[in-house]
Amino acid sequence: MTPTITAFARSPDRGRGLARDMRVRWALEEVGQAYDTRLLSFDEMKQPAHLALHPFGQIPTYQEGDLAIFESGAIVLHVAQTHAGLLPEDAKARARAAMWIFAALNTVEPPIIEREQARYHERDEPWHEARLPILEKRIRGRLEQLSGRLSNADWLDGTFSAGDLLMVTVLRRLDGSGILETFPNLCAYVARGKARPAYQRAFEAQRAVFTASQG
Ligand code: GTB
Repeated sequence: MTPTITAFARSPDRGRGLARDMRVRWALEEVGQAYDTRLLSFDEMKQPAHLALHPFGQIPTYQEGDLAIFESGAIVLHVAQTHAGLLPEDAKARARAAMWIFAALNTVEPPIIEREQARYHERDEPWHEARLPILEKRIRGRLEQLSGRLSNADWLDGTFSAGDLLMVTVLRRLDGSGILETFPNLCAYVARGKARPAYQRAFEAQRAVFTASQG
C-alpha cells in the first residue's frame, strides 16, 4: 500500500529542504518506496481533521493503511524497520544505528533548534544579542564531540544508516549559520549525504512543491 505523508503547501524555507518532511521523503527514497504527499496550509494543520492525526498540528505525518503516525524520527524508524537498506541486519550494529537516530534527535538537534527559535522569536528582546553566542557555543561543543567521533570515517558506524540520514538532516539546519564550516569533516559528511541519489530525488520532490506554489 502506498503511504501518504504530509508536508507544507508553502514551506517557509522556500524549497531549501529544511522542513522535516525532507527526512521522511529521503528515507522513502532510500528504500525505494513510492509515496503520495498531501500538502497542508498552516491553517489546515490546526484544524480537527489534521489534529486527529497529529495532536500538535504539525507536519510530517505518515499514513499507510490503518497505520497513522507522526514524529519524523518515528516515521523514519518505521520505514527503516519495514524495508531493507536503512538498518543493518546484525543486532548489535542495529542497536548502534538506533543510538545514532536518538543522538541526532535528542542530543544534536535540540541546541540547533534552540538557536533557530531564538533567532525567530526573541530577536527583539534586549538580551537577544547576549544570548546568541551562548547558544552557538553550545552547538559548537556538540559539533566538536560529533566531529571527533566521526573522525575521517564516511558514516557514523560503518555503512550508511537511518542514523546518518537523520544526523545529516539535523546538521543541514545549520545552513547559512557559518557554524558547520569550522568542522571540515562534518561538512564533508553532510556533502556525502546530499550526494546520495535518494537525497537528491527527495530534495527535488520538496522543491517542486515550492516551485508550484509560486505559480
Ligand atoms: N518533533 C517533530 C518531528 O520531528 O516531526 C517536529 C515537527 C515540526 O516541528 N514540524 C514543523 C511544523 O509543522 C515543520 S518542520 N511547524 C508548524 C507548526 O508547528 O505550527 C520545522 C521547520 C520549519 C521551517 C523551517 N524553515 O523554514 O527553514 C525549518 C524547519
